[in-house]
Amino acid sequence: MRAYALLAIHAGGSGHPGGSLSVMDLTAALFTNELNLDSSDSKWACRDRVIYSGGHKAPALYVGLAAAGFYLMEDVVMLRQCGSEFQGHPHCLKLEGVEVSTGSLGQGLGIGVGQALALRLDKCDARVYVVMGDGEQQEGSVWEAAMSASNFKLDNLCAMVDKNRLQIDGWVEDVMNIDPLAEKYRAFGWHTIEIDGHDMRQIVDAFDRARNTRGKPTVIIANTVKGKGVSFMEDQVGWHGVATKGREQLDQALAEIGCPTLTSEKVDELLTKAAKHGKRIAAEIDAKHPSFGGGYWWNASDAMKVEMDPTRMGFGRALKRIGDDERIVTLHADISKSICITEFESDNPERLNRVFSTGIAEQNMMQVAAGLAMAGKIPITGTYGVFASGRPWDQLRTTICYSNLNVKIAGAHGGISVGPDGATHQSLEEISLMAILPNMRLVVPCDSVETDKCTEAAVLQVQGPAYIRYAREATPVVTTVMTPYRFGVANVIRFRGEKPNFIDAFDHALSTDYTGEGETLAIIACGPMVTEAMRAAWILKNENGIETRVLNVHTVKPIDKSAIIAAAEQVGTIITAEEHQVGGFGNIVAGVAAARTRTDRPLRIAQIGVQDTFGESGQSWELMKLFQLTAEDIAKKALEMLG
Ligand SMILES: Cc1ncc(C[n+]2csc(CCOP(=O)(O)OP(=O)(O)O)c2C)c(N)n1
Ligand SMILES: [Mg+2]
Repeated sequence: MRAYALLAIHAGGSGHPGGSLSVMDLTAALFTNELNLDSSDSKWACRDRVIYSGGHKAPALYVGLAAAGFYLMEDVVMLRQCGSEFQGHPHCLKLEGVEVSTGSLGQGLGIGVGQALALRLDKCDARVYVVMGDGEQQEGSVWEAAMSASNFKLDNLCAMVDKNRLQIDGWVEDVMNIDPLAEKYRAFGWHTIEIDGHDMRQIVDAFDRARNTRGKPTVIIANTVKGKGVSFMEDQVGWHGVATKGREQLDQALAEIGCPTLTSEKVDELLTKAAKHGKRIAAEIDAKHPSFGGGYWWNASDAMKVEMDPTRMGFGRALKRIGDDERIVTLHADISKSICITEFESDNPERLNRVFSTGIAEQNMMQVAAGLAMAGKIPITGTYGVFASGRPWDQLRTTICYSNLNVKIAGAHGGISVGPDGATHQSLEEISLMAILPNMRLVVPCDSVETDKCTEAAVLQVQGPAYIRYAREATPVVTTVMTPYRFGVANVIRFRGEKPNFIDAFDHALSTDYTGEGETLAIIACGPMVTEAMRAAWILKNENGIETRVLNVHTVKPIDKSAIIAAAEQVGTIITAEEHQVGGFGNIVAGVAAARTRTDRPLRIAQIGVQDTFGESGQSWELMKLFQLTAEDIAKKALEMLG
């Protein structure tokens, strides 16, 4: 099972080996011995329920279900491929046997409480098993669930903690200590069992004892080793969320695990199968993608040459530069290095006393930030956009925005382009969630250079809450330090004709300095969709002679109403473009445009965005095409509108 999980992660090019390996002995005991399941009827009413609350351990769950006969072990090699039922995080609507979709930590135990209550109501003696991580114990919702489970005397509920002592940012003990864990559960009214999570006899025995316990839920605290079974992964923080690199490294790992059915030929065969699937899907997506001759794709020719840089780098650069301001403090929620918030202290160890880790506890992070802001500090919080916006939304609303506290929120990994992690990690709603909040300011910069400027403005210029939305993958750099920038004022971008580099083919002006050039189309965009809008302007001019005004709305709130009204009055035909659920940005723009006073020109608005659906695992650019978010999709829409 360890070998097949690792192979799948290798084939998918990403995933979480550390936790998948540490939890594998528990997984094997569950699926081959403990759980009462029927693989021919995944919804059988009397089945035992199992929830992998840490959805990142999907590879373990997937091989577990395979071991229980739901499908072939080798099918799991399709992990994280676009269109695959083996999504980066488990999706119950895609894969039989998955009880509930997970990926946002801290939610499984509460769901298990609900399932256990339902089984009791239905007089069914099936049991509920919830697998959690040790870092995950930092989420407050775990303890709300723990309290309710003992309150309801749920002896049909068995929780497990895969206590591998590591989380993303380091040792659990250092990030946010959870010990003494057994004592905590006991104080919450639980029966606790502590075992060696790699000793099969102890695991099986613990399940027996849990089953025979009456009147209270049981938690099995399994002491494990992250990356268990592969010497170079064991106890290594760096193996939390990366795949093996190269065949040699994979072979070494597989050799150490020792799996007789996975011969070298079999490994070849399965890797080829996965690669073929990937190629077929990519070809299918390409076939549907409007190409305009194909030469307009990024770096497809000399003229389309751009530098690529992740926007998060700009966030990091700004923090490094402005970090001497003693009012600035940063807060980590176990996602710090990858979002570049650690740039604040990386070359400046003297700033470490202004860095606080709150662990995997986004709601508490916002509360702590609020307290710091009340004392005149400028707290900068950050995590993936999904966990920075939705999870602590009430804290943002009622504590931070209502009191207009000077808290900054970095929402990283915004948009579909997050890629293989899949829907749970693709933040597509936060423009709506943030823009609706009174007092909140929202910046959505187009590239890494602009992210730097927006960060500085949001931190030092804005007095009050501000949210910075940025992406994960490298995106085209289309602005420079010289490009005009003013917080709250959109930029007009005009295509001026082919130049040796993409970036030089455009002029940028503050909307307040721009009077109009009789354009036929306006594309109003934010974030990396601005760069797609620029490419669309190029395509439309080259192919159809259409002049386009691109409006880069880096400040979504307060939005530049004059620039939008000018586009509505002077141009009339508008396409909005967002890497977000369609309308989040587009409807704000449409609302402003509709308030125009000069109505001699008809107003037509179309919107590009994700069409009211969750995302999907896949490669970034593959997904941009699949969800019709590229320049070519914008250009196609423009031609439809303009007849
Ligand atoms: C609410 C939420 N916050 C943050 C994350 C990102 N994340 C994924 S795994 C992980 C670390 C989990 O650590 P632990 O529970 O100890 O799991 P393990 O060590 O077994 O991988 C984090 C922070 C998430 N998925 N959900
Ligand atoms: Mg852990």
